[in-house]
Amino acid sequence: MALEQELSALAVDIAAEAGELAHRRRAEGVSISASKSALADIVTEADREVENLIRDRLSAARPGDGFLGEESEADRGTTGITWVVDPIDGTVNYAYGIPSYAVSIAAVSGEPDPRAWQALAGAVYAPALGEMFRAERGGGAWLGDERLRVNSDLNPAGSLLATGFGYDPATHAPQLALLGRVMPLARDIRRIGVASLDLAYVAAGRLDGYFERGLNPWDHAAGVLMVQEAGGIAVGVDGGAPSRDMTIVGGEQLVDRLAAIVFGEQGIPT
Ligand code: LIP
Repeated sequence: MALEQELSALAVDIAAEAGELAHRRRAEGVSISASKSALADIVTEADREVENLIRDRLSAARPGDGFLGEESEADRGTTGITWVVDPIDGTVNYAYGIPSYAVSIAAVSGEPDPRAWQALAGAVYAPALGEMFRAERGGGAWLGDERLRVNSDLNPAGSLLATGFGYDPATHAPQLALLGRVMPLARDIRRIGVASLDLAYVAAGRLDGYFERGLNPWDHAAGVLMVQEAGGIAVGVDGGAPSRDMTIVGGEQLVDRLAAIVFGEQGIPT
Protein backbone atom coordinates (compact mmCIF):
# COMPACT_ATOMS: atom_id res chain seq x y z
CA MET A 1 0.00 0.00 0.00
CA ALA A 2 1.37 3.44 -0.91
CA LEU A 3 2.21 5.70 2.03
CA GLU A 4 -0.52 8.18 1.04
CA GLN A 5 -3.13 5.40 1.09
CA GLU A 6 -1.94 4.17 4.50
CA LEU A 7 -2.03 7.68 5.96
CA SER A 8 -5.46 8.39 4.46
CA ALA A 9 -6.95 5.17 5.83
CA LEU A 10 -5.56 5.95 9.29
CA ALA A 11 -6.84 9.53 9.17
CA VAL A 12 -10.32 8.32 8.20
CA ASP A 13 -10.46 5.64 10.91
CA ILE A 14 -9.33 8.01 13.66
CA ALA A 15 -11.49 10.90 12.44
CA ALA A 16 -14.51 8.58 12.55
CA GLU A 17 -13.82 7.53 16.15
CA ALA A 18 -12.97 11.07 17.24
CA GLY A 19 -16.06 12.49 15.55
CA GLU A 20 -18.34 10.05 17.29
CA LEU A 21 -16.82 11.04 20.63
CA ALA A 22 -17.40 14.72 19.86
CA HIS A 23 -20.97 13.94 18.83
CA ARG A 24 -21.65 12.04 22.09
CA ARG A 25 -20.20 14.82 24.21
CA ARG A 26 -22.32 17.38 22.37
CA ALA A 27 -25.45 15.36 23.20
CA GLU A 28 -24.39 15.19 26.86
CA GLY A 29 -23.96 18.97 27.04
CA VAL A 30 -20.91 21.12 26.36
CA SER A 31 -18.94 23.19 28.86
CA ILE A 32 -16.60 25.96 27.79
CA SER A 33 -13.20 25.54 29.43
CA ALA A 34 -11.44 28.76 28.50
CA SER A 35 -10.94 31.55 26.00
CA LYS A 36 -7.70 31.70 24.01
CA SER A 37 -6.71 34.48 21.60
CA ALA A 38 -9.85 36.52 22.29
CA LEU A 39 -12.99 36.22 24.43
CA ALA A 40 -14.82 34.74 21.46
CA ASP A 41 -12.07 32.16 20.79
CA ILE A 42 -13.31 29.39 23.06
CA VAL A 43 -12.17 25.86 23.85
CA THR A 44 -14.43 23.19 25.31
CA GLU A 45 -13.57 20.15 27.37
CA ALA A 46 -14.58 18.08 24.35
CA ASP A 47 -11.96 19.83 22.15
CA ARG A 48 -9.26 18.72 24.56
CA GLU A 49 -10.66 15.20 25.07
CA VAL A 50 -11.03 14.62 21.33
CA GLU A 51 -7.52 15.86 20.58
CA ASN A 52 -6.11 13.59 23.28
CA LEU A 53 -7.87 10.61 21.72
CA ILE A 54 -6.57 11.48 18.23
CA ARG A 55 -3.05 11.98 19.56
CA ASP A 56 -3.11 8.66 21.43
CA ARG A 57 -4.40 6.72 18.40
CA LEU A 58 -1.81 8.28 16.06
CA SER A 59 1.04 7.67 18.50
CA ALA A 60 0.03 4.02 18.84
CA ALA A 61 -0.26 3.53 15.09
CA ARG A 62 2.74 5.56 13.98
CA PRO A 63 5.16 6.22 16.85
CA GLY A 64 7.72 8.85 15.92
CA ASP A 65 5.43 10.94 13.71
CA GLY A 66 5.14 14.62 14.65
CA PHE A 67 1.96 16.28 15.89
CA LEU A 68 0.65 19.82 15.42
CA GLY A 69 -2.76 20.25 17.06
CA GLU A 70 -4.94 23.16 18.05
CA GLU A 71 -5.16 22.29 21.73
CA SER A 72 -1.78 20.80 22.74
CA GLU A 73 1.97 21.26 22.49
CA ALA A 74 3.55 20.63 19.08
CA ASP A 75 5.89 17.66 18.67
CA ARG A 76 8.26 17.59 15.69
CA GLY A 77 8.66 13.80 15.65
CA THR A 78 11.47 11.84 13.96
CA THR A 79 9.88 10.34 10.82
CA GLY A 80 9.40 13.47 8.67
CA ILE A 81 5.63 13.02 8.83
CA THR A 82 3.56 15.42 10.97
CA TRP A 83 -0.13 15.10 11.80
CA VAL A 84 -1.94 18.46 11.68
CA VAL A 85 -5.13 18.22 13.70
CA ASP A 86 -8.16 20.33 14.56
CA PRO A 87 -10.14 18.14 16.96
CA ILE A 88 -13.34 20.15 16.65
CA ASP A 89 -13.27 22.71 13.86
CA GLY A 90 -16.21 25.05 14.25
CA THR A 91 -15.97 25.17 18.03
CA VAL A 92 -18.40 28.09 18.35
CA ASN A 93 -21.00 26.22 16.28
CA TYR A 94 -20.37 23.17 18.47
CA ALA A 95 -20.82 25.16 21.68
CA TYR A 96 -24.09 26.69 20.43
CA GLY A 97 -25.45 23.35 19.20
CA ILE A 98 -25.24 24.17 15.49
CA PRO A 99 -24.58 20.80 13.80
CA SER A 100 -21.88 22.15 11.45
CA TYR A 101 -18.55 21.16 12.99
CA ALA A 102 -15.84 18.71 11.92
CA VAL A 103 -12.78 16.74 12.94
CA SER A 104 -9.91 17.65 10.60
CA ILE A 105 -6.83 15.41 10.41
CA ALA A 106 -4.03 15.80 7.85
CA ALA A 107 -0.65 14.10 7.38
CA VAL A 108 2.10 16.28 5.89
CA SER A 109 5.74 15.67 5.04
CA GLY A 110 8.59 18.12 5.49
CA GLU A 111 8.64 21.16 7.71
CA PRO A 112 5.40 21.48 9.78
CA ASP A 113 4.78 24.89 8.18
CA PRO A 114 2.01 25.36 5.57
CA ARG A 115 4.40 27.39 3.43
CA ALA A 116 6.85 24.46 3.29
CA TRP A 117 5.01 21.17 3.88
CA GLN A 118 3.58 18.72 1.33
CA ALA A 119 0.19 17.42 2.40
CA LEU A 120 -0.06 13.66 1.75
CA ALA A 121 -3.47 12.72 3.13
CA GLY A 122 -6.42 14.19 4.98
CA ALA A 123 -9.83 13.48 6.44
CA VAL A 124 -12.58 15.92 7.41
CA TYR A 125 -15.48 14.28 9.27
CA ALA A 126 -18.72 16.04 10.18
CA PRO A 127 -20.37 13.58 12.61
CA ALA A 128 -23.66 15.44 13.05
CA LEU A 129 -24.04 15.53 9.27
CA GLY A 130 -22.74 11.99 8.71
CA GLU A 131 -20.19 13.04 6.06
CA MET A 132 -16.58 11.85 5.76
CA PHE A 133 -14.47 13.75 3.24
CA ARG A 134 -11.05 12.33 2.46
CA ALA A 135 -8.11 12.92 0.11
CA GLU A 136 -4.70 11.47 -0.65
CA ARG A 137 -2.06 13.12 -2.82
CA GLY A 138 -2.35 11.64 -6.28
CA GLY A 139 -5.42 9.62 -5.28
CA GLY A 140 -8.17 12.20 -5.54
CA ALA A 141 -10.66 13.70 -3.10
CA TRP A 142 -13.74 11.75 -2.06
CA LEU A 143 -17.02 11.87 -0.18
CA GLY A 144 -17.78 8.21 0.43
CA ASP A 145 -17.48 6.64 -3.04
CA GLU A 146 -18.14 9.95 -4.84
CA ARG A 147 -15.06 11.50 -6.46
CA LEU A 148 -15.04 15.26 -5.88
CA ARG A 149 -14.48 17.98 -8.48
CA VAL A 150 -14.44 21.75 -8.00
CA ASN A 151 -16.64 23.99 -10.15
CA SER A 152 -14.05 25.06 -12.71
CA ASP A 153 -16.28 27.34 -14.82
CA LEU A 154 -17.39 30.79 -13.73
CA ASN A 155 -21.16 30.93 -13.20
CA PRO A 156 -22.78 33.80 -15.14
CA ALA A 157 -25.06 34.34 -12.11
CA GLY A 158 -21.97 34.97 -9.96
CA SER A 159 -20.03 32.73 -7.60
CA LEU A 160 -21.26 31.19 -4.37
CA LEU A 161 -18.47 32.20 -1.99
CA ALA A 162 -17.73 31.38 1.64
CA THR A 163 -15.60 33.36 4.02
CA GLY A 164 -15.03 33.88 7.73
CA PHE A 165 -14.17 36.52 10.30
CA GLY A 166 -11.58 36.48 13.05
CA TYR A 167 -12.25 36.11 16.74
CA ASP A 168 -10.63 39.49 17.38
CA PRO A 169 -13.24 42.24 16.86
CA ALA A 170 -10.45 44.53 15.64
CA THR A 171 -10.20 42.39 12.49
CA HIS A 172 -13.86 42.78 11.54
CA ALA A 173 -13.81 46.21 9.88
CA PRO A 174 -11.07 45.35 7.32
CA GLN A 175 -12.58 41.91 6.74
CA LEU A 176 -15.99 43.47 6.06
CA ALA A 177 -14.37 46.04 3.76
CA LEU A 178 -12.73 43.18 1.82
CA LEU A 179 -16.08 41.38 1.62
CA GLY A 180 -17.58 44.54 0.09
CA ARG A 181 -14.86 44.55 -2.59
CA VAL A 182 -15.41 40.87 -3.36
CA MET A 183 -19.23 41.04 -3.55
CA PRO A 184 -19.37 42.02 -7.27
CA LEU A 185 -17.99 38.52 -8.02
CA ALA A 186 -20.59 36.79 -5.84
CA ARG A 187 -24.13 35.57 -6.32
CA ASP A 188 -24.21 35.16 -2.55
CA ILE A 189 -22.03 34.57 0.51
CA ARG A 190 -22.03 31.71 3.02
CA ARG A 191 -20.46 31.97 6.46
CA ILE A 192 -20.45 28.35 7.70
CA GLY A 193 -17.97 28.86 10.54
CA VAL A 194 -15.97 25.70 9.84
CA ALA A 195 -12.96 26.31 7.60
CA SER A 196 -12.33 22.60 6.97
CA LEU A 197 -15.93 22.17 5.75
CA ASP A 198 -15.73 25.36 3.66
CA LEU A 199 -12.71 23.81 1.93
CA ALA A 200 -14.30 20.37 1.58
CA TYR A 201 -17.43 21.98 0.10
CA VAL A 202 -15.35 23.80 -2.52
CA ALA A 203 -13.76 20.45 -3.40
CA ALA A 204 -17.28 18.96 -3.67
CA GLY A 205 -18.63 21.78 -5.84
CA ARG A 206 -21.06 22.88 -3.11
CA LEU A 207 -19.28 26.25 -3.06
CA ASP A 208 -17.50 27.92 -5.98
CA GLY A 209 -14.81 29.45 -3.81
CA TYR A 210 -13.68 30.34 -0.30
CA PHE A 211 -11.35 32.95 1.14
CA GLU A 212 -10.40 33.75 4.71
CA ARG A 213 -7.63 35.57 6.53
CA GLY A 214 -6.31 34.37 9.87
CA LEU A 215 -6.70 30.61 9.53
CA ASN A 216 -4.50 28.35 11.62
CA PRO A 217 -2.59 25.50 9.96
CA TRP A 218 -4.96 22.90 11.44
CA ASP A 219 -7.99 24.71 9.97
CA HIS A 220 -6.83 24.27 6.37
CA ALA A 221 -4.26 21.43 6.21
CA ALA A 222 -6.70 18.69 5.18
CA GLY A 223 -9.19 20.82 3.25
CA VAL A 224 -6.62 22.48 1.00
CA LEU A 225 -5.39 19.04 -0.14
CA MET A 226 -9.01 18.10 -0.94
CA VAL A 227 -9.42 21.18 -3.13
CA GLN A 228 -6.15 20.45 -4.96
CA GLU A 229 -7.06 16.79 -5.48
CA ALA A 230 -10.47 17.90 -6.78
CA GLY A 231 -8.83 19.97 -9.54
CA GLY A 232 -8.88 23.31 -7.75
CA ILE A 233 -6.09 25.61 -6.67
CA ALA A 234 -5.20 27.12 -3.31
CA VAL A 235 -3.16 30.28 -2.92
CA GLY A 236 -1.91 32.62 -0.24
CA VAL A 237 0.06 35.86 -0.39
CA ASP A 238 2.07 36.45 -3.61
CA GLY A 239 0.66 33.24 -5.11
CA GLY A 240 2.38 31.22 -2.39
CA ALA A 241 0.87 28.55 -0.20
CA PRO A 242 -2.15 29.32 1.98
CA SER A 243 -1.17 30.71 5.38
CA ARG A 244 -2.51 32.80 8.23
CA ASP A 245 -2.19 35.88 6.00
CA MET A 246 -4.72 34.55 3.50
CA THR A 247 -6.25 31.40 2.07
CA ILE A 248 -8.09 31.53 -1.29
CA VAL A 249 -9.38 28.35 -2.98
CA GLY A 250 -11.55 27.40 -5.94
CA GLY A 251 -11.35 26.86 -9.67
CA GLU A 252 -8.43 28.63 -11.32
CA GLN A 253 -10.47 31.35 -13.07
CA LEU A 254 -12.27 32.35 -9.86
CA VAL A 255 -9.12 32.24 -7.71
CA ASP A 256 -7.35 34.54 -10.17
CA ARG A 257 -10.19 37.06 -9.88
CA LEU A 258 -10.43 36.77 -6.11
CA ALA A 259 -6.65 37.14 -5.67
CA ALA A 260 -6.61 40.28 -7.83
CA ILE A 261 -9.18 41.88 -5.50
CA VAL A 262 -7.82 40.50 -2.23
CA PHE A 263 -4.19 41.37 -2.88
CA GLY A 264 -4.55 44.35 -5.20
CA GLU A 265 -1.50 45.71 -6.93
CA GLN A 266 0.66 45.58 -3.79
CA GLY A 267 0.38 41.79 -3.56
CA ILE A 268 -0.63 41.93 0.07
CA PRO A 269 -4.08 41.55 1.66
CA THR A 270 -5.75 44.94 1.70
C1 LIP B 1 -12.67 28.36 13.15
C2 LIP B 1 -12.68 28.23 11.64
C3 LIP B 1 -13.58 29.33 11.05
C4 LIP B 1 -12.96 30.65 11.36
C5 LIP B 1 -12.93 30.82 12.86
C6 LIP B 1 -12.12 29.70 13.54
P1 LIP B 1 -12.10 26.81 15.22
O1 LIP B 1 -11.88 27.34 13.69
O2 LIP B 1 -13.12 26.96 11.26
O3 LIP B 1 -13.73 29.21 9.66
O4 LIP B 1 -13.69 31.69 10.77
O5 LIP B 1 -12.33 32.07 13.15
O6 LIP B 1 -10.78 29.78 13.15
O7 LIP B 1 -11.59 27.91 16.11
O8 LIP B 1 -13.55 26.58 15.42
O9 LIP B 1 -11.27 25.55 15.31
